[in-house]
Amino acid sequence: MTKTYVAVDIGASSGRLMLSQLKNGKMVLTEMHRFKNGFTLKNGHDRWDIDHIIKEILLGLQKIKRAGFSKVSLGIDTWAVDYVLVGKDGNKLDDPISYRDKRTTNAIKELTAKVSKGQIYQKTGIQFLDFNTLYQLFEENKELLAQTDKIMMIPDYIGYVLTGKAVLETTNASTTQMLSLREGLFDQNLLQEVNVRPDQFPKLVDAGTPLGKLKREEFQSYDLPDTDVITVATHDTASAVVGTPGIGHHWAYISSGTWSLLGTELNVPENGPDAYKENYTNEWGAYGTYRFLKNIMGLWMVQCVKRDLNDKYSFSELAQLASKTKPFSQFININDERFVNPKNMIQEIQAYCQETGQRVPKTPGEIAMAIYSNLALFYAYEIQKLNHIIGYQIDTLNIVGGGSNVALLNQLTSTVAGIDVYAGPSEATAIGNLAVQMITRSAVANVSAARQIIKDSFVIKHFKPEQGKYLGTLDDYINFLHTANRGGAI
Ligand code: LFR
Repeated sequence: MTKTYVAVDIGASSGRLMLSQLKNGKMVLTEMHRFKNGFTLKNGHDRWDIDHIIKEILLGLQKIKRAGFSKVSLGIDTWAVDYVLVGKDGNKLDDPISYRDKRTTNAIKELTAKVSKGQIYQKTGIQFLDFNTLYQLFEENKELLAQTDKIMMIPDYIGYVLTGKAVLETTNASTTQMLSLREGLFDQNLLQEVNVRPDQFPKLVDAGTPLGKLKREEFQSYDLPDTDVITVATHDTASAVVGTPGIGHHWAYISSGTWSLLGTELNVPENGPDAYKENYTNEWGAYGTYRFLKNIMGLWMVQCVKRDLNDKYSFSELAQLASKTKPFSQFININDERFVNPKNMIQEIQAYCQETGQRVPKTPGEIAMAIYSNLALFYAYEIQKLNHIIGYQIDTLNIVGGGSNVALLNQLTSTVAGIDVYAGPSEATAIGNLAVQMITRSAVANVSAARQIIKDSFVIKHFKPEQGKYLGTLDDYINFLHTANRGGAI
């Protein structure tokens, strides 16, 4: 019987259940269920509604059963760094707080007064983002932490609710900034700094480990398939990289969704002085690889603009409007912290342009174009830095994820970076999740075989640099960033 695989892929703004089967050496993908996600203010903090997410997953699985699939394999991936505190009775103590909550604003400064930044980077190789689990735990309610039996990362917690089995998967665990890069275990000293004991975490497992069966008896109000859960690369970005069919030997990727994660796959971590200076991270990838990358603000900015316009325009309409305006009409350091969670993104962008003495974008098209132009420039600048740190030239860029559908952004990126861009698949995260399941079930031999299947199964569009266009723009942008306080990336 043809095996059926389901990817539960949940991002900050939406979740989906994608079903796949291998047919004639190709991956066939069908979206079975999609739902909105987001955080809301509750008990003083921006929190995820984790019970709602789990309910939507069960509804999706019910649809799958009713569509005639009675036995499936399932993997779960979500965004990283956030966690659920679980008490001794096995239940969550509260809803998880979002990484965009403001509680960690000063945490890096406070914690690194005790253990220096250099030491933390040396130990973990992880970039400094003030929302890393390390800083969230540092700011955690001490009473709740004392009552906590297990600290579970979001996808592991979902897996635990579904199966009763608790693990800590390493691609996601690495984003805590608490795993020792060399030893692959939690750094005792960092744990002590945040008052956490090693036994408060479940046991570490690698991507591609069977977890257990869905406890159908506990969810009797749903009509569910017989489901074997596999722990995949549970960090969405790790799944996206597995799902990226790189071209050639020196390829970089952008996993383009709420965030743009720009980097390359390494077999050996790179945590030397240049990587430290540029705040590059060595997140663990599936199968012993490292995701050497940088977080860039990404389509979050467009998502907020869409929301600020009361959802009057779809993403493709915004891109359409943008394409009618002039690119590079203003320079913006899109990684400025002020864009992490502003009250109103449009006003924040306008204020930034006003304060820096630039033309203020007004129409929805101009605002969207300001974001796309500066994303393209930021990407191009980061590729230069990446080349410098790794010591060889990146020659192709694979853009995957929802953002790979924005042809305008792909073309601008290719031209200002002077590099061939391959765009797609847009569902790389779900595809990477499915690929790890297929490898675990021995239906596919390994990651290179999976990537060949992905190349053969999905449309990948090629964008070439437009010669002679926007000459000197990137240099002007870099000069702009280096002028007073504009270069400080988060
Ligand atoms: C992307 C992502 C990034 C991570 C950020 C916060 O969805 O997982 O990799 O830095 O969200 O968790």
